[in-house]
Amino acid sequence: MKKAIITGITGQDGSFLAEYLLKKKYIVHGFKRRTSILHTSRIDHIYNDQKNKNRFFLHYNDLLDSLNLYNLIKKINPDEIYNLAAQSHVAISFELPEYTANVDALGTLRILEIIKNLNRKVKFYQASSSEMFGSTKIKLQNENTLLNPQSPYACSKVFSYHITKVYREAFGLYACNGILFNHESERRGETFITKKIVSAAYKISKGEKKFLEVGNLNSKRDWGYAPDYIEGIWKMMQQKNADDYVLATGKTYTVRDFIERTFKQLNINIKWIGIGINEKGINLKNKTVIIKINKKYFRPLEVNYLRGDAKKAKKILNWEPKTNLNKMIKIMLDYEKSKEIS
Ligand code: NDP
Ligand code: GDR
Repeated sequence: MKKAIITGITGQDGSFLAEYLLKKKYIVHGFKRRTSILHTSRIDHIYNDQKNKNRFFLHYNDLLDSLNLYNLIKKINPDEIYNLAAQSHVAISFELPEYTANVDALGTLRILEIIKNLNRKVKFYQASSSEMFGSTKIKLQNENTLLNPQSPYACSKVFSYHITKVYREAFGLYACNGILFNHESERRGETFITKKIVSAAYKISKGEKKFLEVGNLNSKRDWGYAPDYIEGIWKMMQQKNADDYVLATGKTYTVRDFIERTFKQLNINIKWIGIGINEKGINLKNKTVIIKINKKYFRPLEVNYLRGDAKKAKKILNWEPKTNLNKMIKIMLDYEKSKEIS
């Protein structure tokens, strides 16, 4: 049985990856932070499943704590480490730049140093991001596109991306970067735009909320469905040689499109009036304002356009996304409905 460590086990991707690896008969060790209230809702069903009793273990860790990282990696002696832990919110990284860099940049270096010193056979996956492309004029971004980060988060991820390559090339580690474009799901954190829209739209449709407040309606993202991307991550770790791969859908939509599509699935059509921060979305049926703009949701610097080219992953990993945007929105809306029933 292969042993894997997942940092960031309590996050969206950590929870899906844990399920995926357990299905593949791995022993999974998840690293979670100590918090004052329980925050394991995404993995409780895995932990409580008796089937996983001897194959799923949780350990306290923070990527800031090198000694604890060293001790855990030494004790577990894994075959694979998936580094998913990060302060992953781009807007918040402007408020917490030093912390973000410490976790998202130096955290990666800490793990790589431990692998280098303990056991160079341990495979390493780094959760790199399309945010690294930042402000770009390239229509479809791939593994060769220039990196031009626009936030402390993206700068930190660029450091991790490069240091992963450096350790691969300098010390022969199997260390790879998955450059993942936005991927969402019913488990997405509440403050990311897709989850925020879906959850608010559902409440508005039920009369439980009056309006949704957002920032930039016009930025474009390449949104995929997280479970599809997990398979790509695992495949990157099963190759003969480590390499870097983009995972993306190749399609891009504005935040405005995402809002319209979500409300449409709830039989609400929107008419936009006004411009800039005075723009509003009106429910065509009852003429009430359901979308407002609030400048607090704008970022000091924005990434306006992202659209990925995952040809390399298709060719070498035989990976392709399976879920289109409307289907993903439906899954996310169905989850909101099911929450209400349960
Ligand atoms: P989440 O924000 O859902 O999860 C992040 C995880 O990291 C959580 O488990 C969080 O713990 C943990 N974490 C945060 N800070 C620390 C720390 N100091 N020490 C240890 N653990 C920490 O992110 P996703 O699951 O969406 O993303 C997974 C990774 O992939 C992240 O690195 C993200 O930056 C990257 N990524 C994500 C993309 C996406 O679209 N989802 C696209 C490209 C890259 P806690 O629950 O305690 O907060
Ligand atoms: P992103 O995701 O920054 O792309 O990072 P997010 O969902 O936060 O923003 C996407 C776009 O929507 C615009 N936006 C808003 N965003 C939020 N969060 N809240 C709002 O109210 C709002 N209004 C408009 C943003 O300005 C942006 O243009 C995600 C994270 O998962 C990263 O960790 C990951 O690396 C990248 O995706 C790829």
